[in-house]
Amino acid sequence: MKSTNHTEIYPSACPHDCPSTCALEIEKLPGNKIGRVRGAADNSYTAGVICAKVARYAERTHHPDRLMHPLKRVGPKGSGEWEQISWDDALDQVADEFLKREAQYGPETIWPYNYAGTMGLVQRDGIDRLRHVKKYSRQNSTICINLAWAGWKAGTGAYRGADPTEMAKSDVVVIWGTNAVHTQINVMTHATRARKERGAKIIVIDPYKNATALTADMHLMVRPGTDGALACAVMHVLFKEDMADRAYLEKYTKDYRALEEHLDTKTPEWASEITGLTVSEIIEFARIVGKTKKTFFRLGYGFSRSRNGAVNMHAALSIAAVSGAWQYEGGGAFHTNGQLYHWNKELIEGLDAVDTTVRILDQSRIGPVLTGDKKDLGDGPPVTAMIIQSTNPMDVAPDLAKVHEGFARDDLFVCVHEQFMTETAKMADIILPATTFVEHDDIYQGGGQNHIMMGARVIEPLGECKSNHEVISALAKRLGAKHRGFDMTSMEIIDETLLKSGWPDAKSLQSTKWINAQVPFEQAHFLEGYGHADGKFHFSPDWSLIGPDFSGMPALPDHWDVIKKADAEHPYRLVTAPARNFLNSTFTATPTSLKREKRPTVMLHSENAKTIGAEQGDIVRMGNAQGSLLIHVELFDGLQSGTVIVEGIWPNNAFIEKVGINLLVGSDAAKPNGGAAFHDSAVWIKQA
Ligand SMILES: Nc1nc2c(c(=O)[nH]1)N[C@H]1C(S)=C(S)[C@@H](COP(=O)(O)OP(=O)(O)OC[C@H]3O[C@@H](n4cnc5c(=O)[nH]c(N)nc54)[C@H](O)[C@@H]3O)O[C@H]1N2
Ligand SMILES: Nc1nc2c(c(=O)[nH]1)N[C@H]1C(S)=C(S)[C@@H](COP(=O)(O)OP(=O)(O)OC[C@H]3O[C@@H](n4cnc5c(=O)[nH]c(N)nc54)[C@H](O)[C@@H]3O)O[C@H]1N2
Ligand code: SF4
Ligand SMILES: [Mo]
Repeated sequence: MKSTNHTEIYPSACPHDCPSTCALEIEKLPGNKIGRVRGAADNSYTAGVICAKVARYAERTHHPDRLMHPLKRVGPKGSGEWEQISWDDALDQVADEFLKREAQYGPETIWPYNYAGTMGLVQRDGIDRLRHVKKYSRQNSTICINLAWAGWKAGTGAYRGADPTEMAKSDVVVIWGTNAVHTQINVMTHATRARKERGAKIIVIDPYKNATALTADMHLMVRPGTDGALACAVMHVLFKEDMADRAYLEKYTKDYRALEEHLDTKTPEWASEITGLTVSEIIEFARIVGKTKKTFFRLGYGFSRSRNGAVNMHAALSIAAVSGAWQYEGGGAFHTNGQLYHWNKELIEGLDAVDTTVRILDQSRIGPVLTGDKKDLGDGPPVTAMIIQSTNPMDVAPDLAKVHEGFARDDLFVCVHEQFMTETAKMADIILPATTFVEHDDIYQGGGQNHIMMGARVIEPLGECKSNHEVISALAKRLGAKHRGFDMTSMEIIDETLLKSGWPDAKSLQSTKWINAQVPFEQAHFLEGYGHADGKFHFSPDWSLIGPDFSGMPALPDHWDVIKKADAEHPYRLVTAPARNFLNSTFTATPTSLKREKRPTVMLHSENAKTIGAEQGDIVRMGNAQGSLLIHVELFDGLQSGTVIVEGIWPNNAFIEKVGINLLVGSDAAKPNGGAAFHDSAVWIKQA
């Protein structure tokens, strides 16, 4: 803690599901309040910069609509009629319902449903300890990372990469399929340093001229789901024009000769047809990448959210191995540091209690699961009870019609632990009020950077709010679930987890604020070998090692033609990109965010608008086989004709007919290991 005149400053970390995981400094004001939130200037990745929505976090923590007390539903489901009850009553009732249903159907009928509303390891993942001890249904958490991580692992065999601060030492930074200005502002801090200090070029690959593309020296405006074709053509040029690093390929990669032969027909002309880019754009990009060894590929999540997303990630990643960029500081590629931290999560997640015979439900398939799809339920019982923490599926899951139908089931008992009255909370039987990150203890790890960070409690919990760990432990007692983790405080769990994972203890971390967990350059750049058993980069991945559903996946980088293509009936390809002032479904209740985002719109090329007969501000109807919705038009020529963008996961209620954009997004599980194709839908649009 640092003290200035009247305020105290506490170090912390941003808990939100954002690759930046910023190191924060939080003002504590008199009266158990927080004030300004700033980025820590002395953290090498945060470098004093955070996004506007978290800088005004006081607006969220002290929002008048924060849930403050346990509530019990007294009217019909979704009616909004609640009665305030005590914590003991609320927890007793949840436990009674769970035990009753367990007795009737067995424990798999209970589905603890969680995601990453907080990224703190203890508060986010402690629910798994209850799940495993009780043998409740397990969960494949597919909604975000599966496709991207599959593609990355297929190539490198590990979840790490070049240090992202090295972008500042690059001559070219390729920002591929991530709208960093919206979703992880710190990428821009380091990329623009390279431009200022060494005249580096920033190249953005994205279907629309988003806020990041506006800052770029070159923008490749691809059609959604076609990055595999672009990557192949780039590698084709590298081989043909002698810009492939054959010494590197020989030493560090597997199957490069097969790749070279395979790429023979993957010409810029071929890719131009598929991507909608011009042949000269593709060749120019390839030559820049081929001649600039210090090219840093910052590969995002966005371009993996298509049915061929894993293949596209692997294809883009393969470029750095063909050019040999990995050998240079400021060169190589980065997507995530998921594996850097060698956590021992036994205590947090109750891994000592896992029973691998218990069924696994797919998080993204919550609609089909709750409406009783036999394929999803397997041999197990229907889901008749849930506890939901840190996610808002009524807004964010795909195939919303089914999700809404499922939550409306009268025989489904739902407990939602939340900070706000989200649309999921509105469908609950019991609502429990949750602390925000400044009101509880946790530790965090950078996904898009390389620090472990402490985020200790700054203020006392507001109202009657309790942390996820407290709720899970209190429920465990009532459910007869035994595990030592339920008898420990969050800080005790943090301390033991740090030590068992080979890091300094909680007290030390509190004093140093963070640990830089980066591995040495040679390891980060895979110069001591890649993560696969043979130590090589794999151009021909064994997809079966990554997920069970690998049949039909291409053997080498390619354009894998399994996306929802435009056709006569559905002429437009829809991308549901992130809004700057929201973070998924979070911040959709804070006044400044709402004022800035205004309302849901479909960004439409003026040529397409003319065909439809729509003008700026008109309401159009947009739909596909899953349903249709009304939405306002925003004319925007920064995209290819035929691509349309809807920014932001707005709550259903913000839409004219009260169903959100994911009504149009499919919940079919993408290969090889599940995942929702949020940016891969074909739609029709007509006058309303
Ligand atoms: N159309 C479209 N849909 C998408 C996406 C897209 O790009 N387009 N992206 C997808 C992706 S990548 C993701 S990750 C999902 C995310 O979607 P969600 O899982 O809904 O993610 P968040 O909005 O980050 O967090 C959910 C909730 O967690 C709550 N929360 C935060 N901290 C805590 C806590 O400590 N305890 C408890 N109990 N609750 C807490 C917040 O109040 C918030 O309501 O959305 C997916 N849906
Ligand atoms: N402000 C804000 N920040 C966020 C979030 C948010 O909703 N709002 N969400 C958070 C979460 S949970 C996550 S996982 C991260 C995700 O952050 P990102 O890695 O940025 O991924 P996305 O948000 O899915 O999409 C980013 C970009 O991908 C583009 N894109 C879509 N399809 C394609 C394609 O086929 N090819 C290419 N090249 N580009 C494509 C979209 O147009 C969009 O500009 O951001 C986090 N940060
Ligand atoms: S940029 Fe991301 S990690 Fe940083 S403060 Fe904003 S939401 Fe949090
Ligand atoms: Mo995500």
